[in-house]
Amino acid sequence: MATGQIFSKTTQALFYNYKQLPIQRMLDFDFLCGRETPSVAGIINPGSDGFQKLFFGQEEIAIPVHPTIEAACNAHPTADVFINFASFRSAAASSMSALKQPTIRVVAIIAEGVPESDTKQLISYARANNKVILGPATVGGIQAGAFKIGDTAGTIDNIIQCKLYRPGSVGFVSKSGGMSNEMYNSIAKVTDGIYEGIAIGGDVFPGSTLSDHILRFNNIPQVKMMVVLGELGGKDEYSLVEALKQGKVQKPVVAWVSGTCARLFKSEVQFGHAGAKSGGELESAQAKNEALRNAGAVVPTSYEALETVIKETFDKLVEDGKISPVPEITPPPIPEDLKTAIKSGKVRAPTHIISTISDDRGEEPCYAGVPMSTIIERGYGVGDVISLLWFKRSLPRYCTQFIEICIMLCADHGPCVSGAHNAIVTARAGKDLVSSLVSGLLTIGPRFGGAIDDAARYFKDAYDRGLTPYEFVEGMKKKGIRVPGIGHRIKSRDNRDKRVQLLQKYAHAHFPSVKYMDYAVQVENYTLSKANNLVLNVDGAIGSLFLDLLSGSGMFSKQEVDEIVEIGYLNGLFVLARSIGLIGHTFDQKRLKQPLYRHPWEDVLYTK
Ligand code: Q5B
Repeated sequence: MATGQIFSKTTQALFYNYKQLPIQRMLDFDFLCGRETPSVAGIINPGSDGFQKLFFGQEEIAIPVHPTIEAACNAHPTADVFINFASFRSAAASSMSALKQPTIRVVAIIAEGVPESDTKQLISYARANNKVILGPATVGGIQAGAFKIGDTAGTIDNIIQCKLYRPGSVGFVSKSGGMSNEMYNSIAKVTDGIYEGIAIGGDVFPGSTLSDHILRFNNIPQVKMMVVLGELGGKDEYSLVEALKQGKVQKPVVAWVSGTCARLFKSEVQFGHAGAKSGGELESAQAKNEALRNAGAVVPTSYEALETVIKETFDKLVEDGKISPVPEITPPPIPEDLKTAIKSGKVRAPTHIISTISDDRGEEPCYAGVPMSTIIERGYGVGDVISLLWFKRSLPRYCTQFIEICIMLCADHGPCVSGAHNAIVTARAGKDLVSSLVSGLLTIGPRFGGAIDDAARYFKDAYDRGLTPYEFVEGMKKKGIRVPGIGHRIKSRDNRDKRVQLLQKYAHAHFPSVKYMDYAVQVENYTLSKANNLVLNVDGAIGSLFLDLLSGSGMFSKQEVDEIVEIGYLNGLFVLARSIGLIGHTFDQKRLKQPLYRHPWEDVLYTK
């Protein structure tokens, strides 16, 4: 591997599997470093494409999403780092396909638990093709002030504290990603900071080794000293020992192999990483520390003394004039996410919607505060659900049953009414369920089914003002308004609407008062004296009876009744009910495989 720098301030990556947080952290780091281009050129989200919106400083940017690695590489030929956030199951296959892309130079594999045999194949392919693998089981790496992989170095606060927004003089390599965050902090305290930091990952077979990176750092002029954090288990540190012995490393190396405490345990102990277990004396932390010390590395006597020896080594380089500490710069502030700022109580933001009828944020959805399980346990019906969601209260059983009766009676009235006809024609034109339903619903209005609200308004007003049926009907006639709730195309004095009779019967039996309905019947008696078909229709019956329900149930204040009538809740009953029938008609036409409807010429009067 050797050679030098693997990242720069213009390096761009392809990110495999969409993970919002690490990508946003990369972009925040870019902004902090004053990069001109985002370090993530594209996202590969198998099977999907489009764009993902993310922040680049204060601006939102759209990062392209590609369905395959090949498509992403073709679209972004200059993006040469592949950051693989695939699961351990698919990490090997996706990494191999990335390595095979001519444009990809570095592959970082984040997943832990990639099968060792797969990793070996990846390593051998990478070596043969001069490519670099970081990981598996790595957090990645960072070139201070230039490029960072995923979650490396943690939060923006940590990155600022560790001065990673600008390059220092120290090359750092460790096995552990978690410990590298710790070390970035220590190194920033006692030196001018990190130039490049790499976590090779804790697997038994890392894609690149500690010594690979030390030899690389040795070739980077800006790196003046190196810090290595190894751990017990494996023999990787011995290749560094060899390199030191052979004089291949000319810059000071401070090293520590952690895991010296393993000797305190009677039996062999597996530490956090797959590779972190001592397989024998040679692989112990003590033996490796000793070998590194003997080879010329600066090795402290304990981990606690590591920071001190790093400082001493750095100070010596400064004294010798080999390092001129970098001038401090103030990075630009990263705008805080609204969600985070709200959570910490720093800002408040107005909401854009108020909702009072339902809430799905808790363990179970609630309708007007009543949990779903209560609705089921208490055997509530659709009338109860309507009373909760429309009227925000539990109405007595006789009321909810009345609502259910309205729904059942208005569910359908044959194929010839306006709504059903439209739904049928639409379904036969090959349209889908929702289109057919909606085309039927759109016919509901002042003449067809949608006269309930107006019936309630006019009957209430007339009754409350004490108008006689004669005064009311003639007053309406003068204004040129047909009495809503009166009249029907096929029903008449001698062919009464059964639905109206059933509703009246129920109300007589259960409602404490039916004063509005009685008034509507008096109006009907008057209109019937004018024409046979001017009967109280189903809209008029529901409108007047709902007034009785609202005012007689004791569940609504006068003001609330006025508001319900004014807003117009009651056409909702017909819309809801008739949807059932319209859906039925749509299914019926589709089931019958009915062809496109064309109205016959004979049924049209063509005239000039
Ligand atoms: N005249 C329903 O009219 C209909 C009058 C009236 C005073 C009236 C008509 C009307 C009010 C709206 C209403 C709901 C259009 C109906 C429903 C659901 C349905 C449907 C289904 C289902 C019928 C003849 C003469 C004229 C008119 C006068 C008519 N209505 N006067 N007040 N309300 N009603 N809609 O039969 O002197 O000759 O000029 O608008 O409540 O939609 O099954 O089909 O479940 O699906 O077409 O039940 O009544 O009568 O227009 O020829 O009028 O009566 O002024 O007088 P028609 P027209 P004049 S339930």
